[in-house]
Amino acid sequence: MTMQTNRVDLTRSDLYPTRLDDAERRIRVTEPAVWSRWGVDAPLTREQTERFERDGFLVLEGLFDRDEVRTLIDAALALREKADEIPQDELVTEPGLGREEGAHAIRTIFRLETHSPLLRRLAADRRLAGVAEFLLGDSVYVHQSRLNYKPGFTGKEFYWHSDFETWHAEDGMPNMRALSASLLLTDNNALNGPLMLMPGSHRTFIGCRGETPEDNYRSSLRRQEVGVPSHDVLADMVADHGLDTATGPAGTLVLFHCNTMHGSNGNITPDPRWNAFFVFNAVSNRLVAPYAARAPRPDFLARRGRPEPIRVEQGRIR
Ligand code: 6CS
Ligand code: FE
Repeated sequence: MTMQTNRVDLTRSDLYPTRLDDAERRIRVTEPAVWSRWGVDAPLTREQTERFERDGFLVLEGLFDRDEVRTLIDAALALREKADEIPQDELVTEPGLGREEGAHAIRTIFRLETHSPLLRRLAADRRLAGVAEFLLGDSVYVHQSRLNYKPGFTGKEFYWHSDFETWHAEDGMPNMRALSASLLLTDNNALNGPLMLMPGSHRTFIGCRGETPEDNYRSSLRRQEVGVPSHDVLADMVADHGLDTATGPAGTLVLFHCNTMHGSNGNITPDPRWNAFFVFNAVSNRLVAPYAARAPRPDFLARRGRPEPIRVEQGRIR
């Protein structure tokens, strides 16, 4: 094994070495994507459960009705309107734009639970947290949450990455017992920069080249440069897995495994592409020291300390 200058503890076992200084590494993932056994009382059908295990993502249309979506859009609008009250750090503007340029400059707002009771309620909803508990086979907590407002005309792309690669390297997430739930708040179609995924890519971890710079998150949230595979590796992965998009009308829920390779194109259409995004982690997979960064990222990106399990809520969002 190569010496890692940015490793915190060289003796600690690490299933997924990354931010390497020699070459990229492909590691076969042996952990399951679905940690529960399916039964008739499961919140997903057997076919949906098998699809998540096989593809590393699942698109569920029609789980949220029109009134619920309207209520959530209002919450997202209200949040963006009070953006100037949110600490500078906890908000990302589009590359080249500052928040003084108005609403269309805002790309991401983090820590939804603390800014909006309605979005906190959404995180706990059985259609999100309940499904996450089932798939992860454990109680869950929110590792990270954010609203992505990919504005019309100016919304920029997100380059290919595995979320887990960053959460492992920079946040100290030990295992792949986490997933993202993204609720589409506007229609996402082929044109406005929808999520693109490589089906089945969650079964391979790509250890990436390049040391983690200090305070990497300050630039990586705008444009991720470290922790992304090379063009050669990405081309091989597309040859192996193909590409798919996660599209659907507002109210569609997209679930994806923490290691599924994904990205999205920019949005030059007039139609914004909004989604409310929650990362659920199993309480048994709590964070330790980062595996490949000097210091952990701030709390708004990665909840640290003893996880507080979510109490799942039934019923509609009102
Ligand atoms: O930093 C994060 O947690 C997320 N954002 C980016 C740009 N990459 C990794 C992960 O998806
Ligand atoms: Fe991502």
